[in-house]
Amino acid sequence: MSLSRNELLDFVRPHLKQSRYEHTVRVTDTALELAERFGGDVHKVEIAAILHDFAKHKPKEDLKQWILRDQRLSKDLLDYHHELWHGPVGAIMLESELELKDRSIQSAIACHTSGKKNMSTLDKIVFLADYIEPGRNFSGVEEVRELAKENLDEACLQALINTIQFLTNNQRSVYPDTFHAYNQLI
Ligand code: DGI
Ligand code: FE
Ligand code: FE
Repeated sequence: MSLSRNELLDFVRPHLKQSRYEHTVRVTDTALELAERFGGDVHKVEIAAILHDFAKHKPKEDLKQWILRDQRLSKDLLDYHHELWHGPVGAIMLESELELKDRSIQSAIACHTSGKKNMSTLDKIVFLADYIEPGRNFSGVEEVRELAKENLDEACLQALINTIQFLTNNQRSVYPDTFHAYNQLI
């Protein structure tokens, strides 16, 4: 698989609603800025960012079947909110849809919502770009944007803290990988 930015954008576009496509473009531009600042592989960052929400609009039932059938996907996902499924399943779906084989890109797509232990620079850049892209207005996002000008780990940590607080304030479950990411960075 060797596709240009525009070819990749044309590939994902039919899978996304207009607003989600626009989010994807903003995540990609944000991720490329972070890659310049923190030294990520620019081409891999671009591919992972463009593809990160590929499975966002797939029916919940389809995502569930993929989780049940692919041994690499943790069955634990099914005990948590379905919002967490599109990353891990998308990373696997893209093997057949796009011949995506690069494990480091698949990892960044898979963990973009939850984070995980031992995130690579590529994982962190996609995770953070998804959180701080200019269209986001989460409470506390401005502080994370400031941290992202200086320190990738501190910015990811603050994004994780904000998300954990948001979820617990709303009495929602927290996927263990989110705590694993937090515990490692703290
Ligand atoms: O797909 P996007 O909308 O661009 O963003 P995303 O993939 O980061 O999904 C964000 C949603 O996932 C957000 O509303 C919070 C929700 N979520 C549900 N459970 C968890 C979770 N996020 C994390 N990090 N951990 C969870 O356990
Ligand atoms: Fe997402
Ligand atoms: Fe996203």
